Amino acid sequence: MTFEFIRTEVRGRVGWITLHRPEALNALNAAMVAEIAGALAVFGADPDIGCVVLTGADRAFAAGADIKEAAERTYPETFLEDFLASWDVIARMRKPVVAAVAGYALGGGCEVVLMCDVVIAADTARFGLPEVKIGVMPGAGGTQRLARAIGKAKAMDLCLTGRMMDAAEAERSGLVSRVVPASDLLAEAQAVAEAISAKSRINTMVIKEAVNRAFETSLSEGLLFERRTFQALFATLDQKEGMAAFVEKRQPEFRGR
Ligand code: CO8
Repeated sequence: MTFEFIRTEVRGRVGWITLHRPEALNALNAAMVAEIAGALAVFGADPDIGCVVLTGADRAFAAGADIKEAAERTYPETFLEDFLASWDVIARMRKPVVAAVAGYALGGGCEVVLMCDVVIAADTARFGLPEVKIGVMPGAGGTQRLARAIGKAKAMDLCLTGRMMDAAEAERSGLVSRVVPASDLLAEAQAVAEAISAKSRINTMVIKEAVNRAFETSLSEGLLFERRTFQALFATLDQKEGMAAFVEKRQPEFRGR
């Protein structure tokens, strides 16, 4: 895969996507989002990939959507193109996605993080939705996913003031899964992604669907979805293998089916 604004790599069973637009702190222009979508489609279709890591650079994961690209847009254009709707492809990725975040994750960059499943933050990470400072508002899920992730009071604080929160506050708030020293970020992300990839692929994909269901539905509907998908896993070879391996005191050999 050859791209202009991202780099991709396969490490074991993990597909890596590294945002690479250093001159603009990885600001997300339309071409970069399309490239991310393309790489996710390839990794999503590859049976040897169990998990994806999405990362940026030391200074910035991504400092937002590209303000310069958007500055002259008009309302009719944004509406007719359904501007930002294409970003949903990241949230629709069916395999687990680990975000490895160092430096700024602002605006659209923070919204991309909110679309990921596990968030590993370097102690240098800074999160925020500063759109209010430039006369707009979060437009790629920020008001909705941030409120669900960290609650109304914190989400209002961030969206209305545009302030940044550091990695420790982000972890306390529930936006971040783990914080590690910056020097350990990529190794930690790979380790987490490898741990996920070592599991049954069908199982991790179903678990992702079930957890995400919690944000879409009532508790009783979510519990029913969970129970039915749990029951369905008994139709997989990997359930037989996983439980047999436990009983036989050996490591399971999952086949993803
Ligand atoms: N878009 C375009 N270019 C950017 C962006 C961005 N979001 N962020 C940084 N850059 C560019 C700068 O313009 C600068 O370029 P140049 O050297 O050509 O002037 C370069 O990256 C380096 O940035 P700074 O010189 O500003 O670096 P600092 O270390 O001084 O500051 C900050 C870093 C604090 C991150 C600062 O760059 C900043 O505040 N950036 C903007 C953050 C922001 O507001 N993000 C939200 C954007 S809106 C959004 O994401 C979603 C809403 C949808 C709106 C429509 C957009 C498509």
